Amino acid sequence: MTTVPMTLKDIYQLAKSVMINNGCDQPNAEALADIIMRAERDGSHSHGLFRVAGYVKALRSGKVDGKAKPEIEKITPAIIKVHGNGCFAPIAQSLGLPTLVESTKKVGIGALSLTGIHHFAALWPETEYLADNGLVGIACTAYMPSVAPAGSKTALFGTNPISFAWPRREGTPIVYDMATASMAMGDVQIALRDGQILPEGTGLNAEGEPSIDPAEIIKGVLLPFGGYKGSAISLMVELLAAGLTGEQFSYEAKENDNGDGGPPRGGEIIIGISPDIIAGPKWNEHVKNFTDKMLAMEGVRLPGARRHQNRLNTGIREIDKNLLKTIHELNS
Ligand code: NDP
Ligand code: PYC
Repeated sequence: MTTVPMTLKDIYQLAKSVMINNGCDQPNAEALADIIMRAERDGSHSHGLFRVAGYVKALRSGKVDGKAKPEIEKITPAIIKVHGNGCFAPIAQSLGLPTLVESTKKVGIGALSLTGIHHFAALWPETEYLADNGLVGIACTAYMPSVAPAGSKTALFGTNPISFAWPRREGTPIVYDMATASMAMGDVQIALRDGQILPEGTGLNAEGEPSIDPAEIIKGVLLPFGGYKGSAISLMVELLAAGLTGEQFSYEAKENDNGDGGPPRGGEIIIGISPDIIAGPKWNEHVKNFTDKMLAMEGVRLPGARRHQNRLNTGIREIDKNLLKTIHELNS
């Protein structure tokens, strides 16, 4: 793979410029560029610049409104709704998250329901925001069908990510963020681009036979991670992201999508929980004893540690040359 060196500032500026040139206003472009830059900074490569073409497709087809103004509504002291009004998710999240933090700190638990949004990014930025404010965070969103529920060979679930973050007073938060599929579709697409094969158990081809070929799996289906257990978690994600928000399940998102290749309309649920209120002030010491024990075990690290380590490097990022060429072509 041939790469081109870029600074984080240049990545942000390029992403912002592409969004402005494709119909976004300043606030929408900046919210999206920030998420894209942070993904590249932390090494979340399948959800940074790689997603720009999809964002642009959704703007050019008119599916997403690059000038959308999300609206916030407080339903109860603990329940907040943000109506995205057809925006990409980041601007809706940045409107709702500060109120979620405020409510959760008062009530002990809170939920932010985002509707009318188009989510195409990683979820750790939203849960990490909660952890950075001393709260536990959980976030889920659905997508379009590409994963067969356990027992089936037909896609019904999206790759349905779930992210969880736990605050730590003495360091970076514990954060996991993962597709409930054996692999995120973005990583399958990158494997195809880079000529790699995939691990056994990743998916099935169009005939429903096991396959390790990314091209075949894209035409067929992904499997949930961990068999019926991952399938149950993926089901939970559909229920939380669609059943609970009232937004579209993955299958409905596909039925109503215009097929432009960009993210469909959907929902996201973000839950905040206060350990100060529930466990009391000694929770951090208690949890630290546990994580110290865990980290003393050979071969163990905490989820999120790789990204936080990457983040310490504020220097150059190497970006795939062909990807960059595509993005520059879209920037006019
Ligand atoms: P990965 O399998 O790469 O990682 C999942 C989690 O496991 C990460 O939090 C990672 O932490 C952690 N982890 C990995 N290795 C270890 C280890 N050895 N010990 C402890 N923890 C570990 O994620 P996926 O490929 O499943 O998902 C990639 C991204 O795709 C996610 O950000 C997800 O939000 C996004 N996605 C978005 C969708 C959407 O609809 N918007 C749909 C599907 C996926 P670390 O980062 O520190 O390595
Ligand atoms: O990588 O599976 C994925 C994905 C779907 C939507 C955004 N990312």
